[in-house]
Amino acid sequence: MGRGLFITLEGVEGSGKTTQARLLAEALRARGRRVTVTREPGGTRAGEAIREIFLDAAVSLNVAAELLLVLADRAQHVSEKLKPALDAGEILISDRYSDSTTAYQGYGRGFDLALLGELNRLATAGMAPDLTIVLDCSVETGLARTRERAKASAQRFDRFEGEERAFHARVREGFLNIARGEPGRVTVIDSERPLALVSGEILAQVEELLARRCL
Ligand code: Z5A
Repeated sequence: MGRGLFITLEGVEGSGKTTQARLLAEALRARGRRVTVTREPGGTRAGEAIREIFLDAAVSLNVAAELLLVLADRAQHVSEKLKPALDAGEILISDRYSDSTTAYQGYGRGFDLALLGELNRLATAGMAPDLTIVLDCSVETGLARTRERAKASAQRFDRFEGEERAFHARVREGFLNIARGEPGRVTVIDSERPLALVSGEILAQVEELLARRCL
């Protein structure tokens, strides 16, 4: 079977990736498409175990350890889940992928971007998304949304939610820089707007790409 379509959703915390991944999958399934939704870190048994350590605010990780953990998660995710789904011709939606490493560990933590590019290539085995949607909102909006959600569900704070505002601002700028550098792959969508408007724009982008690829 031919290759499917690989879509990633990226953006700062609270920008709406998880919600939009679900809405996009529902809309595509309603049109008869086979869709897998997954996330990073996570998405495999090994990945979910890595996620526990990676997000635990009580676990101290230096920059290199943090980077290598998320890359280990990605390498397993690509071979165990992403590649098989794409080889089976599915539409694969991943809530975060390699651009998150560039934005968080590169722009956020200051890791060398060229070296990160090499390491990402190793972890992804060269597998790049066909379409990346960066959901863009202000740091304040994103954090307010996740705090509201945490209050409602008594969720604990993760390691990233405790970071200072400047860190999240660098991450946001990182995503916007990635989009400026790769306009053919990456589209920025303003996610400060109501959910239905945002999901409509994402679906339109995906349908346009499916038509262009004759899928
Ligand atoms: N990380 C990394 O450092 N390096 C890497 O390579 C990778 C990840 C892959 C994963 O945390 C952390 O790992 C992440 C980066 C780091 N940490 N940070 N920051 P996660 O998966 O637990 O969290 P997240 O990816 O940041 O997602 P999130 O906090 O769950 O946010 P979201 O998925 O973007 O948003 P949401 O859950 O869809 O929505 C949040 C709330 O806002 C929810 O109540 C929604 O109903 C509401 N919402 C969403 N959209 C709207 C609109 N348009 N209007 C109003 N309300 C909305």
